Amino acid sequence: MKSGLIALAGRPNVGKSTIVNALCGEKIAIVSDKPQTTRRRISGVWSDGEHQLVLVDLPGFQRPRDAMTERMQKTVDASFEEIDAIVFVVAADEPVGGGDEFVARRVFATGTPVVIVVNKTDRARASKIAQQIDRVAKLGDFHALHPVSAKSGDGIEPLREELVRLLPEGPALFPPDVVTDQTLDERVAELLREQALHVTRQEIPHAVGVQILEADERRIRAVILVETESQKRIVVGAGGSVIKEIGSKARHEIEKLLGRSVYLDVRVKVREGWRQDPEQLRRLGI
Ligand SMILES: Nc1nc2c(ncn2[C@@H]2O[C@H](COP(=O)(O)OP(=O)(O)OP(=O)(O)O)[C@@H](O)[C@H]2O)c(=O)[nH]1
Ligand SMILES: [Mg+2]
Repeated sequence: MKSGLIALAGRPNVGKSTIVNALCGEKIAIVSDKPQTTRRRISGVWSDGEHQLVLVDLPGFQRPRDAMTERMQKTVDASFEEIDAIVFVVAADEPVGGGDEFVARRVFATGTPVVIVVNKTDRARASKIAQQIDRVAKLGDFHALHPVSAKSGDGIEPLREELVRLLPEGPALFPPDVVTDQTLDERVAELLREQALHVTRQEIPHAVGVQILEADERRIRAVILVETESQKRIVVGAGGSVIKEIGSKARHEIEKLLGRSVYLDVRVKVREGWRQDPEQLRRLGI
């Protein structure tokens, strides 16, 4: 048996979570075009009986701005301690900049093999991708470089084979039927937050936290936390239209995950400064 931990590193929004989902063949981590989508360390597990990849999805590298982003960066740093390889993700359709160089300095300093992934190849022409590969190849002494499109699945299989080859000998870290380290409640909360991110814009995505209050076979009671009354008005919407849309889209995703129909009861609550409150952050697993 070969098994190991592989961490995903990169700027926010480059597609780390989408890559984890593509490698696992299942939706493990939520995805959105808003920054800070991933707030905590989440593992996706892929096994084939002889090999087990534990893909550690992490928040994007960013300068901490409040207690929440500070904790997110601490999680990223701590996660580089005991891993077997790093997947360093760069977007094919954006210039390589200071943000990528900052991540590069950190990942190449770990001494673990670094596999560079140039993601979103579906968004760039072949000549642009070739240029990008030349540029990212200068970022450090990498083990391998893979252009992929996590969205279409292009290049995912060769990437998985590459990562499997990097695994050390060792017993499986998770039972063969386990796909993630998250509890069902945590996954449900994330699916609800994902829809809150999709449906709202500007400062709202940053301010949203989701807590599951109660969940049984048929009914899930959840609360969406925001920081101000005006954010609450936006998330609720005129006549409750926005919260209704978030709820019904999330219910659809949650039913897919659970394989049964559920009644989803979502309220919006103002909890001033929750992103600065260590107790509240701990409750949300951040
Ligand atoms: N066209 C295209 N879009 C992609 C691809 N991979 C990811 N995306 C999109 O890029 C956006 C960001 O994807 P995520 O997987 O959430 O990015 P992330 O790096 O995990 O972001 P954070 O968690 O915020 O750090 C989403 O809108 C994805 O749908 C890809 O291969 N092609
Ligand atoms: Mg993510």
